[in-house]
Amino acid sequence: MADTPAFPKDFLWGASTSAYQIEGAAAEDGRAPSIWDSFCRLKGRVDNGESGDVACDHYHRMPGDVALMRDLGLQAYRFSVSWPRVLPRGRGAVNDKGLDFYDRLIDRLLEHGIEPWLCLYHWDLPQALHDLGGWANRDSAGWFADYAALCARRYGDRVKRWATFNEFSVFTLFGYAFGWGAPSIADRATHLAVIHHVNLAHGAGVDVLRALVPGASIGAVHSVQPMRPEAGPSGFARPEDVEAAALFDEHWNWAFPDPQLRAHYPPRIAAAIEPFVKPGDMARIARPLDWFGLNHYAPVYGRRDDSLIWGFGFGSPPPEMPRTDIGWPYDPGAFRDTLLDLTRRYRLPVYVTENGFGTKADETPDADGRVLDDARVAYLRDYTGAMAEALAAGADVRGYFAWSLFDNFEWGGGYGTRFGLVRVDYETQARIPKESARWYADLIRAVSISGAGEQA
Ligand code: IFM
Repeated sequence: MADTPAFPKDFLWGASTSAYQIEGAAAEDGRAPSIWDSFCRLKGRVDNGESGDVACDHYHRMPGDVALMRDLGLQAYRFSVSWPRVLPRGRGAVNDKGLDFYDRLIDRLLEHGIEPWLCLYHWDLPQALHDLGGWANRDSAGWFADYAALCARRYGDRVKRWATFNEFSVFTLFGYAFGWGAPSIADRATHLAVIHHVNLAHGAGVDVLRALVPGASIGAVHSVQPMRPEAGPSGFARPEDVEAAALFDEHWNWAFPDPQLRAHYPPRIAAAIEPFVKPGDMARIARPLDWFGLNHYAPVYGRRDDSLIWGFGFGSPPPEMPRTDIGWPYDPGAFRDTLLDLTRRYRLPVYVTENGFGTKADETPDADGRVLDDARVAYLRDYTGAMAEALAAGADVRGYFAWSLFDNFEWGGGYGTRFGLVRVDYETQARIPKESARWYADLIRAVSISGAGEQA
């Protein structure tokens, strides 16, 4: 790493994971099923019929995994609590063994000087609550607040960084509008109810955390990707694709942060959601926050698609757009622009809570036992470079969490897509830091020593 100043010395560097994607131990020590356990059992819904039953076996290997984080020099680690592990029926009786697991994790992180960032919800709603209507039931806001209170009381003495939800729009669109993720529903009224109730749950959760955790720093994690209408080789988009992409944009990017931070729904959604909104709701949702969590990967190209309930769907990027081998556009400039736009739009410090490179390649070690994931190194160099440009241009970015620490269960894609800095051999559960992990460790070291960190 040479000498171009790029990041302030106190810039925070970490990595993210989520409970269902890494923990495994799905039926151990009192954990009950979530909607993802159920979804994985539906025929043909997850590639190769895979599930998070074992995943990275992190539940059993946690101490070694935290030692690995320390070796990489991570300063922060964002994980999620599995709601059905700590409250198997979603509410009521607690599961002490589940609660103990996160106690041990948090203590171990702190022993190694790694700041825990706790996310309450990364998509694994207890199945027992779904059976009561799940997020479509307005009571879900209260269920979530009670779950948040349990975690706040238990972990708030040691955990100060809290996120309510991860990627509101993604789990609600995929689970309740497209039907491609748990709980596999595609229904307009249900989707609208879910959007509003999840927003209410977020607001109620923030209030609980604020009341119960002294010195809490609270945020929410959003997926924000520039939405562009599909345009063919001519470069011109059809009017119907422009219109569809505009509605898709509101659903994907603004249906959650706008109510939470501006106290209103975006214009195309507002009228449709009105029947679910009761007096006082917008004030319940828009509670003061300390930071904005951004998960960013790539621009989305929207197009009209009448086979899907809202009439919008995924289009294709222009042919000249570089793409990764999983087909995602490669556009660091879009990352830089998103950071600047969010700084202006919401005026909150931004933490990049996810960004990373996924590949279908198996990334098997070479004869020397090394995983030479050059494409991921290039991605990280380009995207952290774009983040440095955003900072220089005035974006208020305070930290970056790579997605993901480990290869893990990539939802409907099963184990076929690898996002990890650390390779996981799913046969043996061996962990091998890839070249990208070494590159990232070097960057962290360079910035924290000199406040520089040129993109080598
Ligand atoms: O694996 C997911 C994660 O759970 C949420 N954000 C995107 C990642 C990659 O698809």
